[in-house]
Amino acid sequence: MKLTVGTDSTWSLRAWICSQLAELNVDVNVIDLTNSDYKSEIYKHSGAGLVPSLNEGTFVIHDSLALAEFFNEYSEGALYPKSQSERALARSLCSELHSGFMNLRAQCPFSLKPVAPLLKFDNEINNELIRIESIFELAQLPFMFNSAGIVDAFYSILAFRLKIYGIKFQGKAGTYQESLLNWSNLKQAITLAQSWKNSSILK
Ligand SMILES: N[C@@H](CCC(=O)N[C@@H](CS)C(=O)NCC(=O)O)C(=O)O
Repeated sequence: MKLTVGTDSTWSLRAWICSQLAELNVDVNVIDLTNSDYKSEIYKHSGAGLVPSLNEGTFVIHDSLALAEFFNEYSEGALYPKSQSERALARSLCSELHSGFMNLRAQCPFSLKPVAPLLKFDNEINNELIRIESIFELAQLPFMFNSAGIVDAFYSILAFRLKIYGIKFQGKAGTYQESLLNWSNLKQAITLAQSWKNSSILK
């Protein structure tokens, strides 16, 4: 299966981590999103014109949430917790991230290079941080539902983004953030993201 990803694309990283949770070795096709012709390149792999997308061989899936659901099916449920109420919460939290936190996304773009810490928060960012902290406080630890799953895949990239802007939670939320930052899947994803960038520079 071929996973098409983009440089500096957090959605692509989430999809890749989900593929790891499903223990599926995907071939990664990297598109440099800074190239002038990147859009036409993406359209060769996704009708939506966005990354990530997965070519399964007989069909194509686009959008990180749809991909995560596919990886969950492929692995017969490895990405979600076993209890129905926990699955409902997991789905809610992933959907919330997928469609929300717009201010953080806009004002704190993902970066693999050091960035200036965010010292002043406007109200919008502050409200989003309060909400994320309350989500992190729900963690059963070390992961959201004890063992690693889809919520950790989605929120680990956010935990990393917060860290680079100097935002570290205290208490239980901080323990969960640390646990995500120390997660081998996140570390591998960040290393991989760096290599995607390097390979696009060499092209
Ligand atoms: N909701 C989509 C978002 C996908 C998305 O916005 N991808 C960005 C990269 S992170 C992209 O393809 N950007 C290229 C463009 O906007 O032309 C998902 O979860 O897959």
